Amino acid sequence: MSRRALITGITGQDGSYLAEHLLELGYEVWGLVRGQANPRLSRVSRLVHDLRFVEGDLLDQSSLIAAIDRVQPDEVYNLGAISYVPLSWQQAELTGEVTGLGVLRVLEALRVVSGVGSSSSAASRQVRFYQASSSEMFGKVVETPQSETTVFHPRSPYGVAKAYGHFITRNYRESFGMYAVSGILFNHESPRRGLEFVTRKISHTVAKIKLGLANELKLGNLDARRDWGFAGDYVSAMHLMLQQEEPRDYVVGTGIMHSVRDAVRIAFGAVDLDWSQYVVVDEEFVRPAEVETLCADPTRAREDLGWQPRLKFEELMTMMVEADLAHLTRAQKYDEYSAHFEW
Ligand code: NDP
Ligand code: GDR
Repeated sequence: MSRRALITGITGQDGSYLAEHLLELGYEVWGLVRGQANPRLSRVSRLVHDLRFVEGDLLDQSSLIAAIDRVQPDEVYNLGAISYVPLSWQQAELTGEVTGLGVLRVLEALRVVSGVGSSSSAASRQVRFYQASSSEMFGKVVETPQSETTVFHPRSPYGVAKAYGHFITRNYRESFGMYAVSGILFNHESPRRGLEFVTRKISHTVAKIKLGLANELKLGNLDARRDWGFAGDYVSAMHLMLQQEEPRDYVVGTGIMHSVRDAVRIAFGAVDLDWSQYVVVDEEFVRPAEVETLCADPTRAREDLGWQPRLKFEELMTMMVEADLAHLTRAQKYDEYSAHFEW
């Protein structure tokens, strides 16, 4: 019988890559979706015949209990979150509820449904749980590179909420003997990245400029440095973390940093344009408290999981620009074509 996985956040960037990966491995894959007509389901539309969906919301404990009871998963991947850092200052309480307490609600649902911690050991069933922790928990870094033992100093309500999710996952592992682990993932990107995140904002705007649809790119801090990798590479690490003998937390990243300025230079270079002619620094995109640098030490993931990133940052940015160019060109052709008809 095939193994069954439940993914929260299936409509997000990582949810779509993870679903593809697990389907390829022969899993029966279920996605938790909120709302009856979630507009972001289009992100997984090409998989719609292979996936199964169950309704639920990280804000609603009873919906999570019902979802886990219905699916009876072997593995649960909790990717759902408010994940855009600037939004977390505007909606700090909601971010705490979804990104922080949402983790507790999924763990509680698992505990209740699988009978973990109950006096009857026969009722207890081991479900493996993955929590999407984040390098944003390191925030104001105390050492470089950051490993599983580096102290946290989060710099946004999002980072603080993720730190709660991280520690409650560890606490359920220690309290109830659950196989519950956190992947501390550094930034990972792709053509499916949301348009608000800096790499995709850059690739999409560069493509628009190249096609004459925009004439400038407004950004915040060009000196911020991140350890950026390809999302398609990172989802296999999530799966591997749930296949180990002992549950452990892992840092996942490339170990190489680039600045936002580097990302801009590579993206404009990919379409033979000079970035300095188009980039404008706008205070609107500068954060109340910035995370200046992040760089992973992925030694444990390499040694225990045999995990390695494949795509280099230059290749990633170029791929994203090319994907946006192709997408916008298709949309332009469709507009020209449909202009010939009266609807
Ligand atoms: P996205 O922002 O693309 O996706 C977020 C997902 O969360 C969406 O599917 C969204 O669903 C869902 N969601 C939001 N609110 C709720 C809710 N109340 N109940 C249920 N689901 C909800 O994130 P990514 O795919 O980029 O990231 C996946 C996870 O990994 C997130 O937890 C993120 O914080 C974390 N992470 C991401 C990194 C990255 O670089 N991408 C790095 C480290 C951690 P809906 O369609 O309903 O809005
Ligand atoms: P981040 O990603 O906050 O690291 O969180 P984001 O791409 O938003 O920012 C990266 C860095 O770029 C700087 N920056 C800008 N960022 C945005 N979005 N827009 C701009 O115009 C801009 N100009 C400069 C930022 O200040 C920042 O330093 C992502 C999310 O996916 C989180 O959910 C995840 O946990 C972390 O990565 C790891």
